[in-house]
Amino acid sequence: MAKPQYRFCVGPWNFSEGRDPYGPETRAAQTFDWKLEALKQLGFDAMMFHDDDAVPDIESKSAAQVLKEAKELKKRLDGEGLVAEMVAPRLWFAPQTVDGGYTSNNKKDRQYAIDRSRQTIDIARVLGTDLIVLWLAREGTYVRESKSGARSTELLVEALDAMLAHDKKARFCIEPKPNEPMDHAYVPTIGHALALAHLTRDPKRVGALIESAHAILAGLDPADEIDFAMTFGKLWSLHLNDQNGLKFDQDKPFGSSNLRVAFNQVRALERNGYGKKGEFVCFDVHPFRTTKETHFLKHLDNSRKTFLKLVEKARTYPTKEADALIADRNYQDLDQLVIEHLLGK
Ligand code: XLS
Ligand code: MG
Repeated sequence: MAKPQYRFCVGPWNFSEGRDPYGPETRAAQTFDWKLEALKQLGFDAMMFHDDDAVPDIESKSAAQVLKEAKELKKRLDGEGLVAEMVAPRLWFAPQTVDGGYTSNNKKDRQYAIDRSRQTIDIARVLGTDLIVLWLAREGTYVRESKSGARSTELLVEALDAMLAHDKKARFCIEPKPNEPMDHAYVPTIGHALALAHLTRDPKRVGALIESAHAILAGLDPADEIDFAMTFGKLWSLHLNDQNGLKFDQDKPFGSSNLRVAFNQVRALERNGYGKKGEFVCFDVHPFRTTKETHFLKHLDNSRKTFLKLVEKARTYPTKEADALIADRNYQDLDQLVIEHLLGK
């Protein structure tokens, strides 16, 4: 088995109940305690949170109450030997975020997004993590003429600057996704995320999170996104999953659709030493709608199994043979070498 370089993480939303736009839940909702216990049983190391995963009904609570509940959660996690990997503001649910969070055309609503993000940073501090994840879900448009791309870029920088000023230690991971729920999002790739980081008041504290499915939805190879971000030292978190081409966001188990693409992601992580600075491997996966309650945890366990098997494949890759084929420009046989290595003898 793989050396224990990797630590694993999952979010409470990854125990989803099967609702889709065409039908209701197919599994009963489980409590937070059940999820925490399941995560422990599975041997995962950390949980990732949206602000309202950490403090449910967050909008109905005072700032003091929110922090009190965050402290209770921290105690809970400590007691279970688990850590919080990150906290992310959920800026796509409230009526104030209908037209976007930081890029809304309404000034008051933009302020709501920034205030809620500042509160997320406070929660993260209490939970003992410096990592804030920004999935910029509604920062885009349905009708392109409704916003200016240039102005939206400025507004995103202003929002990041406000967050950077709120806490001198917090680090911000932008999680790009090219579309869904929006027609077009403003930060669709890692290149965009890192370019945006450079316009902020403290680029060193703005990095990226790659989700495999999001890169695939952008028509990109997630392994290249990993290599690119890691060349800049900017991959601070990771959502591994899979996606069968340009469809709705599928969040399939890691390696489910394209084992070779998954293999190349693992190779990129290995090549760049992901995890050595304490970064977690998170699986942002969901059970298939057909999954029975008795199989509720399979997508998590299976994703990790596949990941660890691919780590072995990366570590036993016939490098010498591959290098000789590369030197001879025999990519035909290189292709076959990879296929046979993945198939096993
Ligand atoms: C949705 C995103 C979301 C983030 C955290 O696709 O993956 O769950 O990871 O806000
Ligand atoms: Mg994600």
